[in-house]
Amino acid sequence: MKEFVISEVKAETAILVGLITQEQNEAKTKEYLDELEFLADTAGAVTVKRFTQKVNGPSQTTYVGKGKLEEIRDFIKAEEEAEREIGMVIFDDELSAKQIRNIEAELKVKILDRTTLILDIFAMRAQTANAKTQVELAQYRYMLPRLQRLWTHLERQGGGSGSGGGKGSVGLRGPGETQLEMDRRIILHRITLLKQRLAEIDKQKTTQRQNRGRLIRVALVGYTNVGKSTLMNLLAKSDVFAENKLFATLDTTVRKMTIDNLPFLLSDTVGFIRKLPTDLVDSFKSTLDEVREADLLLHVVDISHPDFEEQLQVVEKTLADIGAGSKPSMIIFNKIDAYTYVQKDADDLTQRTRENWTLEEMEETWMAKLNNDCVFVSAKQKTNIEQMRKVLYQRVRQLHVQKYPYNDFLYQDYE
Ligand SMILES: Nc1nc2c(ncn2[C@@H]2O[C@H](COP(=O)(O)OP(=O)(O)OP(=O)(O)O)[C@@H](O)[C@H]2O)c(=O)[nH]1
Ligand SMILES: [Mg+2]
Repeated sequence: MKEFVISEVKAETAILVGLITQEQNEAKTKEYLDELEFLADTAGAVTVKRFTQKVNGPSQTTYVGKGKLEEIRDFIKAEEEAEREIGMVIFDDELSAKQIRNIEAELKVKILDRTTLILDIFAMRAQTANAKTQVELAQYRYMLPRLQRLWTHLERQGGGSGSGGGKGSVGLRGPGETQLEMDRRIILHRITLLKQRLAEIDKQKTTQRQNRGRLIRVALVGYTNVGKSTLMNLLAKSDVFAENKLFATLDTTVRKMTIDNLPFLLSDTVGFIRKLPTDLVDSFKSTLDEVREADLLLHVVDISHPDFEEQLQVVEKTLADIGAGSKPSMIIFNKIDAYTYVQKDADDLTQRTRENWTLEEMEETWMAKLNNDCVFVSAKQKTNIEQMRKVLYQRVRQLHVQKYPYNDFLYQDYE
């Protein structure tokens, strides 16, 4: 079971591997690998080289083609000869047990995929018992089918009696198989235990939430590293950990805050990412309940990121997946201070594209698209924060009056 344990990534070197396909062109693959490199960096690994390959789809046996795999192997060998050891090879998509096994046999270094890397970072970041339990459950869930496939694979090889034969693993029914079967049982048992523990935590959290009384609940959501925690700190005067790494926040923080004399609850929670492992989403149920039960979502977007439109879509899709897609929401475009665009020469008459838009044009476009239901701020430079507070006040007030029509005596107008 050793090779399946999510390994701790220290300051090691990494090679990244991604595919260029019909659905994912060269530019997209570059963006994905940029993000993968950021993930690797967050986990403490330094990327030294990238390999990409144009294919119709991933190879079922080795993800990349045979030739490409040899190219990677030769590179690793050359590096080793120059006394620069490669710590790991990270693949941008989820790998099957079979792929991991074949690739490992060829490259003879640690193999990770995007999912194991994300799980590794989550394990590193988890602080509370709740987060730790959720991450561990996600890791075992990810491990289990990979273990199972390895096991059935061995069984079939030994038996030679076709698929699903099951019984005929003569000569292979040795300690190897027993070990795997035992590992499988241990993991299953552990999963049951973790689920029980989470159910217990879940009950406590539900009670906690019920005790919060009749306050409107607002949740900050968004892609990872967009500035949710920074905004939370600014608005609720809290001191949530924020840094320029991915998944700085795993645990939900809830603060009671007031704008003028209107009280409500603001929560900061885990960020989303492309290709977020489904096991993780399932395991993080109790953390995501905060989002599911919110009355209003503040969707924070990093407008300075070259892929912010795709990030926005990924978040909306993830929200829909967890059953929070139709909630009242509002978009906060953050990091306007870091927004950049490509200026065109006066004599350049080619069509202007999105890269050439000024911040004002970007704002106008999105205001029109979202029916003015958005604000543009910089949490870092504290730009437009007062305007954001005003809009927030109006939205929360409106929701409160809707939800508790007889309880409107608490506040006057903001002005
Ligand atoms: N330039 C600029 N940077 C910002 C702004 N707001 C936040 N940041 C930086 O962006 C990085 C991420 O901020 P966080 O608040 O940790 O982001 P988050 O969305 O909570 O991220 P996770 O919890 O990791 O998902 C930090 O380095 C912040 O200093 C802003 O308005 N402008
Ligand atoms: Mg955060």
